[in-house]
Amino acid sequence: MAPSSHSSIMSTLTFLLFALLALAQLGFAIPGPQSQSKPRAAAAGDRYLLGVGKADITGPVVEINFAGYANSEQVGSGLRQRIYSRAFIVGEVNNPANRFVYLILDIQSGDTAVRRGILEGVAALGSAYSVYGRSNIAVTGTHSHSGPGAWFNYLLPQITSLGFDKQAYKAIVDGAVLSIKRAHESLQEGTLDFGTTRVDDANINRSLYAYLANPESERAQYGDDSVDKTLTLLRFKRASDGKNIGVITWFPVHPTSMLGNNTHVTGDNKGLAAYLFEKSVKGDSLAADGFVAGFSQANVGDTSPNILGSWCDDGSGQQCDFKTSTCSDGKSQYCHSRGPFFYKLDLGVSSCYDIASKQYSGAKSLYNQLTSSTSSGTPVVGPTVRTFHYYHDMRYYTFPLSNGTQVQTCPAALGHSFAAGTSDWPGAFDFTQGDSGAPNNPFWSVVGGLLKVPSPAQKACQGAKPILLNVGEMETPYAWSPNIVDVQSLRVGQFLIIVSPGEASTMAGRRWRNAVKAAASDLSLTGGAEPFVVLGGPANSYTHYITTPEEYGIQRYEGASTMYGPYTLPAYINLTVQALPYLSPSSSGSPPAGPNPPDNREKSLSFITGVVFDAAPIGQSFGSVTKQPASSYARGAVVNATFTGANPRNNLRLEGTYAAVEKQESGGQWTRVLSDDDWRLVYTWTRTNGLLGYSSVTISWETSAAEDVAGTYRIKYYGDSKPLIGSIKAFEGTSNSFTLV
Ligand SMILES: *[C@@H]1O[C@H](CO)[C@@H](O)[C@H](O)[C@H]1NC(C)=O
Ligand SMILES: *[C@@H]1O[C@H](CO)[C@@H](O)[C@H](O)[C@H]1NC(C)=O
Ligand SMILES: *[C@@H]1O[C@H](CO)[C@@H](O)[C@H](O)[C@H]1NC(C)=O
Ligand SMILES: *[C@@H]1O[C@H](CO)[C@@H](O)[C@H](O)[C@H]1NC(C)=O
Ligand SMILES: CC(=O)N[C@H]1CO[C@H](CO)[C@@H](O)[C@@H]1O
Repeated sequence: MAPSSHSSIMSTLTFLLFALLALAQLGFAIPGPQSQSKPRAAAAGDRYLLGVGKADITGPVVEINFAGYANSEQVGSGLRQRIYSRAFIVGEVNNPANRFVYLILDIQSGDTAVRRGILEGVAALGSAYSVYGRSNIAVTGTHSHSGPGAWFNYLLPQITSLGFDKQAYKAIVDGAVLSIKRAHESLQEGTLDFGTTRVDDANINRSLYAYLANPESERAQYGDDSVDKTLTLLRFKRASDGKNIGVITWFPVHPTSMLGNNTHVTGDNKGLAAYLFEKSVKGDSLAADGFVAGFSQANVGDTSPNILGSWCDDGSGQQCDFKTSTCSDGKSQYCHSRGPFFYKLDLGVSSCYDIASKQYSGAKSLYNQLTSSTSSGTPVVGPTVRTFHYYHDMRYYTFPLSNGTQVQTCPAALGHSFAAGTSDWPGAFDFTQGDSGAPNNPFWSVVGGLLKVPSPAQKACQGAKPILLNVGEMETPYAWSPNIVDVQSLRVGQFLIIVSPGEASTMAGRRWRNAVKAAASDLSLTGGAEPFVVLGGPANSYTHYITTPEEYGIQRYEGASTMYGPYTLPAYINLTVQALPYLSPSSSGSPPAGPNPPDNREKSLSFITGVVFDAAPIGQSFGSVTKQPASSYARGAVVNATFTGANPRNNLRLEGTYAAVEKQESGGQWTRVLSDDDWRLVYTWTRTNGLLGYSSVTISWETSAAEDVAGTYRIKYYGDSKPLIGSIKAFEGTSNSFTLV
């Protein structure tokens, strides 16, 4: 509730908000998602080897900093939704060595350490897995900002998480490997098709001022869309019984629906959309058991799910400055963008559900359309599956622009606006966006300079960027940021996937896709079928942002975070296009592997302490209920039960659960109806006495009149305690039963 002095401002805002929502709803209600691909008689595409798999990657949910916002205060306190690796394998029928694995992880990005771990883990599975490796495994992240960090290869993103945590890293690597194993074991012949649909009101451009620096003629080709509104869906259907085994979708929107003060692990709007899709096809006669829905990220760079725009939370009722995203004090700290349900003050939960639902609904209606017998998508045709991957050093790479002018990329560096953060969550430093002069916080320019002063060549190379963190010239005690990037693309039939190691902005993604499409046509890569290109990422390594040179010139957050200088995007395009011939049906080779990026896994610093011990206060035992639920609740109420707890880092319970709701059947027996997977069941861990090792766990069930049935229920808690001496022991707690009416 707002203090009374703010209530008139609040009611004006609330009124405006409802007006906006009503308009948005009108816009959304008219046509519903429409497919842009022409309905056609179900034409059969070529046969491929297809497999899908999913596995749990939920690392330590407490006492570890979250990845994404680089906010050291955002430390985990529990779990709302487990996070997953989803694996999709596509291979040739006649030459099974030609195949790829597209991984979608509910994490901030792909990463060099994680990728290495996955390659090692897959190799250790044995000779049947020797067809998978560096070239054909793409490790993409959904770009979630709502899960544990501390698994990065490079120093810079380790700073806010206090280093590298082997448990956090291993959870992701092991789950990703298991998802690949499951996908491999499910391989069968089948067909692929794809379609596109428009998803409105799920993303806006959060850096419109920079976007407008792109040529007007180019912007005009996309109408009013300053972000891509197109969702692409690729459907996997097995031949044996005609059942669908999974889908991959690509749609650009930042998973920043869960805000920078959320401390419960979730998959944010992408992980939730996947959950909604997978739930919706359970038991469907057209969907196979084990159906996997992957919601992959696309050209996410300048997108935001906070579709009501950015506002100053300083009592002024003003929007943030268009150019700099600052408020009346000239700083960015009060500038927050607002999701569709921001006023619910529930840490983004409702806004996240809304943005997830819009992606899910768009994908689901497109899927229904592809699945119906009267229309279908575009079949994937041409038997060829090919991939390429190589490493490339971005330090002073010289290459020609399309007009012949020679330009170069630079060692990695971040500009002043990097520190301002974005309106999705402001940074911790007092810099403003679009700042191309001196920062107004001298402390940080001193620290930035102390770290390592940029060489004259680096300064000249970075052009419009005032360098704050000269990360690419810093190797002490080990590399701060990648200078060596992954260049990778995949292809099945006419469907091409650019695997981007950074967050391409809207226009950067369009230029990159267009360039690949044009080159694929020139090379006649896809025979008679028109090439169709998607971009997925951030993948393989986290190289921050990729803006166009024009956007770079503006130096807002995204431009300041474009690490290799103004020509970063043209370089990626050059590096991708020059390797495209390796995707040709006649190609059996691979490009030279390039220089190996550093492996910092064993060198990384860590100031993260492990669990010392757990204890239960006198008169209690682990799992005993310290606060019982009431005897009865109306559907829609929140049911809470509190237990004597222990640290969840003692056991990640991968593929299992910490929390559950059980329902009593007519025969008296209890069946599990909800677990950690479910959005409305929330596990919260609180350390109550650090010295004595006490903690408590509250499990909250946000019941729903629409989704829950009346009946008798109870809450279960599964934990593991660590004694001072001896081994970790599992326990469980059970609440009293209660009725839901
Ligand atoms: C989290 O941040 C949002 C955005 O600033 C704010 O509205 C909300 O009150 C914060 N929640 C808490 C619990 O601090
Ligand atoms: C990419 O740059 C190299 C120089 O490094 C040049 O030889 C090549 O022609 C360029 N390729 C494309 C497709 O632009
Ligand atoms: C080529 O294009 C770049 C970027 O638009 C421009 O700076 C340069 O002057 C152009 N070169 C020529 C020879 O037109
Ligand atoms: C239920 O537990 C949650 C998490 O600890 C807490 O935020 C909420 O206030 C509790 N609700 C009630 C009604 O006790
Ligand atoms: C098409 C679109 O998303 N437009 C939005 C771009 O961002 C500005 C504010 O950042 C919005 O006002 C537009 O609606």
